[in-house]
Amino acid sequence: SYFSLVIAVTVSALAISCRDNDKNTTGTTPDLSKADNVKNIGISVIKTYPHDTASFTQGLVLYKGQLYEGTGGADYAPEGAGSALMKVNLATGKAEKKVKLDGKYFGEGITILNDTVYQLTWKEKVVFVYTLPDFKKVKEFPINTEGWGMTTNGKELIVSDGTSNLYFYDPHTFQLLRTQSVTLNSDLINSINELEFIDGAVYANQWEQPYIFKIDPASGQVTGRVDVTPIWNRIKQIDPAADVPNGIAYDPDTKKIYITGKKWPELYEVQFGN
Ligand code: DDQ
Ligand code: CA
Repeated sequence: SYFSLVIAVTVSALAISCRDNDKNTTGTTPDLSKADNVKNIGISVIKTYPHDTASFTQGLVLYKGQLYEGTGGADYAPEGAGSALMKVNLATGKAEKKVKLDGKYFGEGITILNDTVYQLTWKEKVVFVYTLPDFKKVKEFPINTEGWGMTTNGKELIVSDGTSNLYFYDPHTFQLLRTQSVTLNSDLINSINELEFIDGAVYANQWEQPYIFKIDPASGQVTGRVDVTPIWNRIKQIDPAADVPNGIAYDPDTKKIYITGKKWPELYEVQFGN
């Protein structure tokens, strides 16, 4: 079972507390010194799992007790083992089931709703739709923007495209229902990447930054910020080839949160808020 797999794992105990609010903020990250209504959310590592360093992680999902991962890479931008949709064994980090994408597609974020897997592509403006458990590709939808991150609120698909926008789509027709920009105070937050819907909020990695933002999907306002700098520093020490943090998955049954990064050797069960 899921739990015996979890228990069987050799755990490297690691507890990181990130309450340091004085990090330099560069690039697309706004001045956080004036962000008095944004809560700094702590993060602690509960458990460490292996992650395949050949996986250029673009989407991470926990669905019905199983971990799924979408990876990137294409002929025009080769990365790791390339683009795929995988069902991953959490305990071993190995793919139990895998569909590879054609080399002309760069796979991006994934989400799962009603036993249906949706997978974005970066610049190809197509969304792939597969059924579970067979990973049979049943549909393709066109999309007007780049595809970066994706999650679901149980009704709509929520997509990011590397700008400050979140796009809400109908899962059956892929009709665009609403566009919501993400702001921290009044500043737009750029490079919104991998997404996860947790208890009514959208959590988002910011590309090339050590932050996970907590976003109110109704207003687009950032209400909290998780700084993953200590985890990223640790990963870079273990493996200098490890790329940016990317990948947040939530298991609503166990309430466990998992994070990883592109080509990271590890994946973590984490807890937000302490
Ligand atoms: N994205 O996932 C942030 C959308 C894209 C990451 C791509 C990194 C590879 C860069 C290669 C550039 C060649 C066009
Ligand atoms: Ca996710």
